[in-house]
Amino acid sequence: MATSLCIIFCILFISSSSALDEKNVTKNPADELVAIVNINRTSHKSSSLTNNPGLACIALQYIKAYQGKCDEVGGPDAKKPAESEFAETFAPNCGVEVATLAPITGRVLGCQSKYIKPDKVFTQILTMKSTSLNIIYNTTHTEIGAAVSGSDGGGPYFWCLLFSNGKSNSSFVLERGEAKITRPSCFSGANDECSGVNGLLENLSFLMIFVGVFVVGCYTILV
Ligand SMILES: *[C@@H]1O[C@H](CO)[C@@H](O)[C@H](O)[C@H]1NC(C)=O
Ligand SMILES: *[C@@H]1O[C@H](CO)[C@@H](O)[C@H](O)[C@H]1NC(C)=O
Ligand SMILES: *[C@@H]1O[C@H](CO)[C@@H](O)[C@H](O)[C@H]1NC(C)=O
Ligand SMILES: CC(=O)N[C@H]1CO[C@H](CO)[C@@H](O)[C@@H]1O
Repeated sequence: MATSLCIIFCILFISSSSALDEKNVTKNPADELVAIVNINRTSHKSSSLTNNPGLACIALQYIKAYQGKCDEVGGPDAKKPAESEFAETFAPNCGVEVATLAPITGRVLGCQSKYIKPDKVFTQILTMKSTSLNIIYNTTHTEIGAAVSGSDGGGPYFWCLLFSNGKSNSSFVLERGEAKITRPSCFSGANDECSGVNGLLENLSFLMIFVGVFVVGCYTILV
């Protein structure tokens, strides 16, 4: 039993590290999360998704518009941005051409007061509810965008995955082909090294242990 578990973990480890190398992922937790989602999807016979920076920037806007408290994620007080905000606010903020917005076919939002690595985010926060796995494995999706955002000066950390069935080159197109990068938040697909979140982690993680704040929430919506 222990041996077979070890073998499984070795295989997972080797396959995940090689997949990360292949995709030339920069040091960016949002890109790492996308790679993990794709590894998990392909092992469940779903297609690998295109990492779309326009969609990922919108995922970051989604987090900001959510304006929720960490422990409200998934609860009855959880607020959800209005659909109209995608065209009215999120796309303009990102420099995404509104005419190229494609349907959002899935969204998963999770929050934790402490910064944890993307692999743990995937297993411990984003897939805590079985409904989120159904969203993640859904074969309708063709594209993904991931974002992570910490409030000023540290946690809580919000992680968001947005999925779309748009055509990769012609959806969520960025004006002038460039993503508007904002720190310390990170989003995927922009070939952007983003360690702002990790920097905060180093300063704050030990503090968090003493404060003992550890709120976990997971919020999923099917659209
Ligand atoms: C990987 O990324 C680096 C930095 O952006 C770039 O210089 C290099 O050409 C990329 N390699 C591949 C194989 O895409
Ligand atoms: C996949 O997502 C689409 C679009 O959100 C939805 O209509 C469909 O029911 C989902 N399929 C499954 C199996 O959950
Ligand atoms: C989509 O992008 C790929 C790679 O950048 C390119 O080779 C292909 O021609 C593009 N397709 C369309 C329809 O623009
Ligand atoms: C192959 C793989 O990594 N599968 C995992 C996908 O994610 C779920 C939820 O964390 C795991 O239960 C699977 O083992």
